[in-house]
Amino acid sequence: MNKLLNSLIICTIFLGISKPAKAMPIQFFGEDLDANMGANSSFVPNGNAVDAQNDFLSRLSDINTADFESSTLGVSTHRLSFAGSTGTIEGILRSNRGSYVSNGSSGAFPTSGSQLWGSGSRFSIEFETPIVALGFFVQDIEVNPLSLQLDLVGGGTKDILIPSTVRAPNGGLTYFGFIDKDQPFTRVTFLEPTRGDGYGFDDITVAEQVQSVPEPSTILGTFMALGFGALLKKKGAKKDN
Ligand SMILES: [Ca+2]
Ligand SMILES: [Ca+2]
Ligand SMILES: [Ca+2]
Repeated sequence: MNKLLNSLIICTIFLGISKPAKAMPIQFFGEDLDANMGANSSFVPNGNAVDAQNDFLSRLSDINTADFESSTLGVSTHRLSFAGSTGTIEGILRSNRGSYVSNGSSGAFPTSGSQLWGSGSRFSIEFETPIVALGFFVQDIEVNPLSLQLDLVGGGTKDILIPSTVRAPNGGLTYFGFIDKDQPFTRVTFLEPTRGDGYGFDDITVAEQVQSVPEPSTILGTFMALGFGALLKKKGAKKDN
């Protein structure tokens, strides 16, 4: 019996302290660059970009999206509401000159409704809650690929380069998304192109960090600890007899 108890204790301690495996970051990318692929300053409903968006969305249980439809045209700094099925995540968008909500021009176009965020310079979105997934349509990347900079919850920043084809024709459509559950962030900065390229953005989707679910090993450890407790109780009861 003592042997069994000893091995139960060892198992419980081992399982209790074992760390859950790290989730690898995943990226989603698709681009439709010319009229042959369906892009030409207009939305491509069944192209590579939409495929990438569908793949991204299918990996998330709860999503929140800002579509710029209720934003005021021409305003360059404002509150953004990311609407979701279980509530809204608020964000503050800050930009330099040359960024504003528009109907589209110079190869940028909305992917939902009639409005989008147009920008030829740096802008950032600060979130009220830690975010672990971000995805969006971006149109008209022609000369310079776009980079993102994340302000991580644990401190420091992380840069992500979007692997776009450049030079690309006017009016292309791209989707980029990523999920990194181990590196939540509270702000994303869309870094400006070096010179001479403007982009359009629409349907920016985010997912917040959810309460972590206990790993199976931890649950097993808890059950074993409970079993161990029951055994001790039984032993104690026997002594009393
Ligand atoms: Ca253009
Ligand atoms: Ca829109
Ligand atoms: Ca452009």
